[in-house]
Amino acid sequence: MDKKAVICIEGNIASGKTTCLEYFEKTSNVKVLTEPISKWRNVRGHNPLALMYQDPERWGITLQTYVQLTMLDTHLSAITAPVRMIERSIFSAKYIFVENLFRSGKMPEVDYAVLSEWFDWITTNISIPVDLIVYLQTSPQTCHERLKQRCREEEKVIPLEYLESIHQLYEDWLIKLNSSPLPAPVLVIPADHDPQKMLQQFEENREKILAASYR
Ligand code: TTP
Ligand code: MG
Repeated sequence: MDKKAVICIEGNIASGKTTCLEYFEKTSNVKVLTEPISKWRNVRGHNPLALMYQDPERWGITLQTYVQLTMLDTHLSAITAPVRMIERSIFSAKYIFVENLFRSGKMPEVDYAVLSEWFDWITTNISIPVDLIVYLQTSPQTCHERLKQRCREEEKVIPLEYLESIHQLYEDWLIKLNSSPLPAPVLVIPADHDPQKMLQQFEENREKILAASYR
């Protein structure tokens, strides 16, 4: 393994991305970078994630600008491990979450335009290599159940319809391939199963996932 590989773990909210990353963290040579959600909940004492859920029209751009910055930072962080696994990517922040806010009428067109200009500038001028996307494919209902169990304060307001929209955008992007460009090949892992069966599936897919580093 001399080439460095970047693997992005993607999927709906509460699809099990963190669990997947924690599983592979035990593998030598693999460096795991979990999502900077703690930053989104606390930037200099402010909580843009909570603000966005309270009033998306007002605070959507605030959260998404910061998410874009933290994801860029994650992609660029210098790591010596041959394999890097990332929770999500700058691409899903834009193609899924920003897109969803805009399409659902919760983001003013000018905010969408400014965020898109930033995104286009970044992806044109900065190299953001991704070798594999692992898509944890769930039903929105499963995510809704898991959300309720996990009980993050900010997420209590999320209705099933929100998860359905996110799901649809993911399917369009990673399965139907009819929306935004794909930065890398996609490996789909069905992810509606209980935790034990999920770990078993991660193990079964280990070779395929880590093969990204031999390409
Ligand atoms: P997720 O990125 O889905 O992370 P998670 O830890 O909930 O997922 P998993 O259980 O699979 O590990 O979402 C974190 C929160 O941030 C969630 O409330 C959705 C929100 N979010 C946005 O609002 N905009 C964004 O661009 C991103 C990436 C997340
Ligand atoms: Mg997570």
